[in-house]
Amino acid sequence: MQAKPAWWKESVVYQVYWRSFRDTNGDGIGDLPGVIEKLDYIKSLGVTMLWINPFNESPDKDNGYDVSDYYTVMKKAGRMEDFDQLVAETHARGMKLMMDVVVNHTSDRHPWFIESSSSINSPKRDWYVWQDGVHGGPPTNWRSYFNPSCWELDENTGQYYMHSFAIEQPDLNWANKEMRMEIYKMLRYWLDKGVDGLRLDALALLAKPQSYTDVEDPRDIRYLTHNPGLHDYLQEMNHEVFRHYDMMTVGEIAFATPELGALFVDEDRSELNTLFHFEVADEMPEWDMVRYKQIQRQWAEALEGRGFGSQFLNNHDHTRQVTRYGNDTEYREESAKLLATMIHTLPGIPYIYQGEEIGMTGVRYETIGEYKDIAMINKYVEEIGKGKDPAAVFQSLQPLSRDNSRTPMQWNAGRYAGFGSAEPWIKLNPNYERINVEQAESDPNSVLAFYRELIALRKNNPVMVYGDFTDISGDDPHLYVYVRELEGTEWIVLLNHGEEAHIFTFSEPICGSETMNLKLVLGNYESTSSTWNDEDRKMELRPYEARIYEVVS
Ligand code: TEU
Ligand code: CA
Repeated sequence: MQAKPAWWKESVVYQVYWRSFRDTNGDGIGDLPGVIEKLDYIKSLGVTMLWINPFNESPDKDNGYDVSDYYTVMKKAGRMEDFDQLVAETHARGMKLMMDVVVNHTSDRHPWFIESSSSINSPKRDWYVWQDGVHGGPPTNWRSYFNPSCWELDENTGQYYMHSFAIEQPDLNWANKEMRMEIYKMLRYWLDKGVDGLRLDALALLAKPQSYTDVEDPRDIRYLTHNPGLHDYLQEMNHEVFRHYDMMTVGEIAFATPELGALFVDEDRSELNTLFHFEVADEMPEWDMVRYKQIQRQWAEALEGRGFGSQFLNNHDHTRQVTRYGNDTEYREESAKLLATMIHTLPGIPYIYQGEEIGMTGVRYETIGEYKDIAMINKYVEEIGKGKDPAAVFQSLQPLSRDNSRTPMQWNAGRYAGFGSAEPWIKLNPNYERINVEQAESDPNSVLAFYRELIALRKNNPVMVYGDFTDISGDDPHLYVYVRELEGTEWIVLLNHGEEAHIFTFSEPICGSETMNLKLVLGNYESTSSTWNDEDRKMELRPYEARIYEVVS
């Protein structure tokens, strides 16, 4: 069954990690005026929506994901006038703006938490998750994402508070209705300012486990997620906020299986429009074609006729896709284009993370001191604390450090890569002299030029958005071949995720005719014949080759 048309399903989203995008005032930190300055560039890609990472006032222990005032713009990012201008100028260019909201937790410097922790009898005590300790220790053996325990003792009141992430990020208590209403009010405030979309952080964690008891294996933190009550909160949020706006919502849903995921985006359930699941980015450390295809098949099946998904391979939390899932040396350009082709032709909304469109790569700093990522640093301290060899721990944490994707955007080969006039808050990737926007603009075959073509295709070809999806490559470990079909238009996407050539054999004629006539829509190698007709129905794909064909009768 074909999905009902909606503008948000046709989106192509560009994620702007503003602090690493462009610094306009020379303090070494990107800012909202920097995003405004680059709006024409973003528009030139053809994307329809920007996702801006959190910019509310924050002590910045977790780069803005620890909010201390939901109603202000953090000084590093700029002023409220800059935000208003960003909304206006984004809209003036025909694009939409998605804000990233963090409602599972606040900063420990948020006035709500300061009040909550001031006394057991505080009227806001119940806005956070407080528990008594057990036998002189924490209430349970649960972990947090960033620490060995999710509990922190508050000396003042003698109880522990829960933090699913850093100690400085206490979890809000979603069982408290007054608190929830305050959050909905805050969401309406930003939507009334003209925000068109919300990316909702860490949503799977809102509802807490029903009983505070130890788990058998604390390392498997799934117990923090998908607890009873979660869907009631989302339906309430939809009722109080989302349904009153022409907007798009995307939930960050950790540990979503296709079955669980469908519950969030089922159009009959009035919760979210779409979601991010992490079966790839969090749970597939290296490229695994067979596994990836299985994930895509299962999600396509679970969401069919019910809801709409997303496609991404990296964001500000994950190593850059060309480094992690492609080949960032010999086949950097080919594999960057191949991964892009895949993300833009599989069912779901494609997300582009800044710099991906020029094939930016991950980074290897030399010392732990050069890294800023709290997740990595805490893990380093934890492992060393167990007596492990610091050099070995360091090396093991480098490949997946979140800083891999947080290095400054590479605009040109000049000083600081054109990021700003001062030394950036986080070290540049030294390859900026070679890989940068200016260089890509001058090369008609650049990764950047390819992204523009791919995004433009989507505007004119609804088959990419609404087409049915059929994988015809089974469990082939290198080749991914699938068909998208919409009202008589049939596309075949062929991808060779391998460093050698591989041959694909079509098992049956497509379109019922004995000889298949295919017309090339787009390919990532220069010399590809634009038509194809082969009685043997065999096609050879070069290393990291990607082709999109239209079936012509
Ligand atoms: O990430 C939350 C998250 O649940 C993780 O699955 C994430 O993929 C993990 O950090 C990968 O290492 C969100 C934000 O995207 C992240 O930047 C924040 O640190 C976190 O929430 C806390 O707000
Ligand atoms: Ca700045």
